[in-house]
Amino acid sequence: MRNIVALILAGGQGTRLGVLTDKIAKPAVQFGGKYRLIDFTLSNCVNSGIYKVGVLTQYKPHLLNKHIGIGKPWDLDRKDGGVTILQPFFTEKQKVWFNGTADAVYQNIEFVDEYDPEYILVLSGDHVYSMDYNELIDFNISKGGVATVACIEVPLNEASRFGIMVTDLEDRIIEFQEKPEKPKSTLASLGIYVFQWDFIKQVLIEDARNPESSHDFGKNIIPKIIETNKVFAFPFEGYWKDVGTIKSYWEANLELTRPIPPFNIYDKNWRIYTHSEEMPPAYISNDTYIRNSIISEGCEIYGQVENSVLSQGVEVGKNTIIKNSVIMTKVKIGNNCYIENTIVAENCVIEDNVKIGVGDFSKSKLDNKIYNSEITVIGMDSVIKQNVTIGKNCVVGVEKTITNNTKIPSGGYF
Ligand code: ADQ
Ligand code: ADP
Repeated sequence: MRNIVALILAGGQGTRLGVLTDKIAKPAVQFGGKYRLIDFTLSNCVNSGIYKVGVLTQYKPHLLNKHIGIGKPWDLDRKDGGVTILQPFFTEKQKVWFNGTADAVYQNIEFVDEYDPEYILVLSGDHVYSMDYNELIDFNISKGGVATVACIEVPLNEASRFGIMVTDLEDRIIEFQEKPEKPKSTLASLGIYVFQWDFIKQVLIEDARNPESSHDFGKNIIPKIIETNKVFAFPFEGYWKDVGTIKSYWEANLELTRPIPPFNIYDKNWRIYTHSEEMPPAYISNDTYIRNSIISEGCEIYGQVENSVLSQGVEVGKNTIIKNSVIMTKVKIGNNCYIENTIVAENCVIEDNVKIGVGDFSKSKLDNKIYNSEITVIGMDSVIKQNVTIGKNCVVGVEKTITNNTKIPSGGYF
């Protein structure tokens, strides 16, 4: 077996997810009923037979640390290898945050060196996909590369959100630009890399000494190493998504409710593992109507649910209607509520007679880079009291209480 170490970058805030990442790091955000985003990458590692994994955290890591724990659900609670959570390095003088993704790896050279691997994988902790990393590594070996970057074709109008590359007939990367304003191609980096360890270690040491560098793989390292080394692009053919925005997060969740979803969480040959609380089976009462939805264990449903994803332990009261929504763990929803096109984050309480996601979107005043779709978002641990009405495209922050009878018009921020 090859000696591979996987490093999962899990330190980004994911600012474009707005209140969903106010209290927790993006890789800890729930997805698909019972998972958190990092589960997909951790599961890919163990399904690929890679059991030496470092998770690099920084922004609000508490819930993430708790979720990963000693790595048991992923079979990563091992004496030899297993999962190690790597926090930013503290010097005596100051607390130093990782200064970019390459710096995060640079600061953990000692950790990697202990395993003395031939290759390292550098992965993001917040992507939804299934990938056998052996295919990526085999590709790199067969091409004789020092590094390979996984890539997909993206629509031209989205290309400037990615690292964009130009390759030759042998798939060698001959140009690479991080998030270019005028993309030269539509071949996009997934931010998933394999590197020869001895090679990249020297590159990172040099880069750390360079005051001009922002120590980022996409901005600095990849554009530099392609100049004099053989770096290849591995065309990935499966489903891959960086659920970077509220809209894409909501859409990717709802896609899972299709009879044939684009991403299959039910694949027996590629299980997604997670750490979740032990809960009783879901209970569905007499007068319910449930269609096209994901209902997780511990739910108790007395109302209607359509085209929605309900995480564990969600309660839905009598005569309540939920449509096109994502409801996270332990949310309690009372009687006679109507919730549409909404994301409700963990542990919220919604009392009786509450309406969310209603009204006229064209009247929405929220003109914002983050909240710019019809989706309404309720942050973690908030309480919405009786008879409240919240319009479309509204935002309620974390740990807020909205008092009885309040009306928030479309586009409102609370
Ligand atoms: P972005 O996703 O914009 O682009 P970045 O913000 O650097 O790149 O985040 C990459 C990953 O690293 C994320 O999972 C993030 O959480 C994590 N991260 C960021 N800074 C970190 C730090 N200092 N310490 C630990 N973790 C950190 C990248 C590539 C593009 C590519 C896209 C694909 O740079 O070329 O197209 O990914 O999504
Ligand atoms: P987005 O995906 O919305 O662009 P990122 O997760 O990529 O957001 O975050 C952008 C950058 O800012 C990352 O390098 C991330 O680690 C860094 N960052 C996020 N939050 C903080 C913070 N509180 N302090 C310092 N750096 C942060």
